[in-house]
Amino acid sequence: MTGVSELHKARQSYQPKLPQVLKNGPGVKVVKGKSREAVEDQDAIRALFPKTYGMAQVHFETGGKRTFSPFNIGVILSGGQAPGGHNVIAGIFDALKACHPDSKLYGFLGGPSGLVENRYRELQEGFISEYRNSGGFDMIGSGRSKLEKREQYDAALTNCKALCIKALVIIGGDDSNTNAAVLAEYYRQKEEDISVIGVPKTIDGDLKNDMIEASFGFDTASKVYSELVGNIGRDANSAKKYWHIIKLMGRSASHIALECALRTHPNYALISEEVAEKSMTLQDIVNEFADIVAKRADKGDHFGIALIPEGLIEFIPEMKSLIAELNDLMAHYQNAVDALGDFGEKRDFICEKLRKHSAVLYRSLPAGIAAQLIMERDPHGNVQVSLIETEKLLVEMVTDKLNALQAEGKYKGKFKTHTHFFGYEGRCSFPSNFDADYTYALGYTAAVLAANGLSGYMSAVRGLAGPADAWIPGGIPMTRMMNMERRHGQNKPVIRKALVDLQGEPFRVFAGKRAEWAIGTCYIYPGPIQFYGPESLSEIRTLTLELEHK
Ligand code: FBP
Repeated sequence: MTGVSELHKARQSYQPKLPQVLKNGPGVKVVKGKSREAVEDQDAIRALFPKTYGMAQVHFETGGKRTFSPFNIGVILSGGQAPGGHNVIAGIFDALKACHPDSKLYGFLGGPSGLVENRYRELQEGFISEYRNSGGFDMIGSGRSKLEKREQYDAALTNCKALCIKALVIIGGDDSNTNAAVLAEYYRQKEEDISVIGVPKTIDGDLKNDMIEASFGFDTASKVYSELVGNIGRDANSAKKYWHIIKLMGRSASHIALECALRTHPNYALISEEVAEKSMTLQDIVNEFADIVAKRADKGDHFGIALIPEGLIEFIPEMKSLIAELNDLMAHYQNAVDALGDFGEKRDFICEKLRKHSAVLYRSLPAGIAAQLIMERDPHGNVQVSLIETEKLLVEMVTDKLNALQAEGKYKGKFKTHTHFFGYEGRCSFPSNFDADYTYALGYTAAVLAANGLSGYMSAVRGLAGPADAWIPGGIPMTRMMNMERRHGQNKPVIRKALVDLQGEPFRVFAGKRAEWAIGTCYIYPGPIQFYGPESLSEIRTLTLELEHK
């Protein structure tokens, strides 16, 4: 690594906090709890996972095995970056070396494809120390290739055997952990002596359940975005002339938008899950937003802050079915559409093939957005939602609505806007103390699970709202988190994604306050993440975690 900042140097020597039970090393007693059924579709999941279904969840207590023979672990990072990934690896490394100094850790490079194609490097202390407590996944790289074919599992096995790897740790989101569960089952069925352990990662915060309290990275990323939203709020309140429309990452769930709203008190924040529940149309959203702009204008406030979740478009029922139709249509006619000249011709061609309601909706969209909806698909044939500029779509449509209200004499004001998209700004930030500690503990726990020969478990650290000392490390069977879902025309076992719970405390608090925040100017300015100083600043948790677990 070339050149490091002062903060980077300081963070390299930060010692992450471990739960009390792990402070004396990996020699702990593994205590079995209840055996666990899947969250739903138990019979189908049991049939698909005969070797790893119904396993007991485990936690650690002091005592137990104190000596270990050397063993090797392989680790991969999968999917989007999330702050703390390097500390998971550091935690695995430290636990592994504490088990036996001759144990080795191999990092497969560039995500799951590195495992299949045998691209790896041995990770040693000198190299790891450069990355401790830093953001990013650049230590070994990540990738979005999927581990889902038998040939891939076999190639991975051959590569692991060649390196005498006894356990694979897969650090990823719900899909990667689903694949980890399938891999664990496959190796158990083949009676191969290799464990597979998952680690819950994603800034989106949607890999959680009654046993996994948070995915790592959510804490840091949402704090970074909250700082930025707060700063913009203060600018808006100073200049008093712009509306800032801010799209926030979160491929599907709106946890980040909700957390940022709770932290900063914007004038308007959409939660996709509520939009779906209320079956809101695009026009309903536009009307609601324009109404707030008009009411603020009535009291002379021609400025504001609005938060839009990245995944919104797919939660608006009419847009969801339009997108589904477009996905099918483009699968058949991509070449024909590409061959047409200007966008007008393309739109006519597509509208002829769409169902009537979808054609009307498609035609009503601003040309830029309509063009984005027929852009190149992802490898699964789906529209790339993150490339659709929802924030600009709303600005255009709200402007039209306000113009119409103005013409009717119902609105007098200015709607000067700036749009923003915050996502990449937070994914590789230095992990907050919480994420630095949590990820180190997750990595350490994963190595302890592996040292005890457990497979098909997700590394879990619970009690996160409390101090790190009192955290409860252990493992949760991944089959417990699964249900059957329709994917690409087939029923598949998958780890259930956690969307925002509209009955949950975080949403309830937000819903109780939003009317006041809409018209008043109640912004909160969270400021930057604090790494040092009073614990009341450096150890704060997300409001989501606090409200869900305190
Ligand atoms: P993961 O689910 O893999 O953690 O990724 C989360 C995320 O940051 C989403 O919020 C976002 O939609 C997506 O990755 C963008 O990924 P990419 O940069 O690969 O397009």
